[in-house]
Amino acid sequence: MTEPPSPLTAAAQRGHALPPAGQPLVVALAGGVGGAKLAYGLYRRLGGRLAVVVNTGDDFEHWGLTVCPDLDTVMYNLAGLNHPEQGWGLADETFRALAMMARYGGETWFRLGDGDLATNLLRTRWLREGRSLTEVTERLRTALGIAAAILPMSDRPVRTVVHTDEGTLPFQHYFVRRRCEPRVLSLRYEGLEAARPTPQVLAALDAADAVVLCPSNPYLSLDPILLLPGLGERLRAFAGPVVAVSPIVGGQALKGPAAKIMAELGVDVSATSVAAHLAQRLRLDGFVLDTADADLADAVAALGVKPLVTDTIMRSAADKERLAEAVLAFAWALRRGDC
Ligand code: FO1
Repeated sequence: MTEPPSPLTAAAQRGHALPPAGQPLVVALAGGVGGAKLAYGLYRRLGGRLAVVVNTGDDFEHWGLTVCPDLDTVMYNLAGLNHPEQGWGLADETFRALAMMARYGGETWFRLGDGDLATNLLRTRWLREGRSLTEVTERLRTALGIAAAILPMSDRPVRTVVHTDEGTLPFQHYFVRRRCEPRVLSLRYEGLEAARPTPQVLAALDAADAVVLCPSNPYLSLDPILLLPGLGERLRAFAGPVVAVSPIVGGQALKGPAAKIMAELGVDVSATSVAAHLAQRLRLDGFVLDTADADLADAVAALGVKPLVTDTIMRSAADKERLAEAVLAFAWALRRGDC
């Protein structure tokens, strides 16, 4: 990817991920693939004036390594290295280590590629040496030449656990191993009570002019961030505009199990339900709906949230940039009180 023009690139390369005071900064909250797509679009528009706060509830230990799928998905997308169809993992990945693991009878249900293995080996080594997940992520993103800040929501472990009709499953076992087939009864975020947002996340919010909630799964990806002790309060007190993009279009999830989980939790599967859910967690000023859901704009407005109807489907890089542009223009209009 050609790096987007940013006056802050040099500072970012020196390890100062946040722009100097006075530069507009957008903080995006994101989970996996859907969130990473909009994060990429925002990055193309904002360069080093973007900080992405990433869910770590999907993290787990595998092959003795600390694997952080959402952090890596965001990182690979911003670096332009992601697998184009899957969204997660690396493009042109090979799986020789996985094949060898199969010969030994090791675990192969989670497809860690050879290139991805390098990321996870280094992360695990640096964590074992005593570095925080924030420091480790900072080293990785700097090495990949990413100007934006990529911030784990917390340096303390939070692990999403899914209570299902087949028993309690760690998140990746539910998501990948069991392909989201068991019926979800409830979700728990283990470690959440003891976890705190990092100083870097709080500093990014202090400097931010707008907060964007990417179209990530509200239950699996955004809730672990929004429910972090201290962060919900901080976001509710945030003075600038807070805008979210719906991950549900026409009653279906753009990607992943959001619609299935909402139905199983007894929630109406609609963009309005997502807006209502998020509006319970923070002060939501604006909500972006797909043109397919234009008829829901009034219901969103009835929640006290300004709707914006636009094309939200992101197939190409141009789609991601176009949506990012629309979201930023919306946030800026809300900030000026123009809509
Ligand atoms: N998702 C899958 O559906 N199957 C996999 O084998 C798989 C491997 C994998 C390896 C590294 C990584 O960073 C992500 C990986 N993912 C895989 C994606 C991941 O499980 C989910 O996308 C997120 O956790 C949900 O946001």
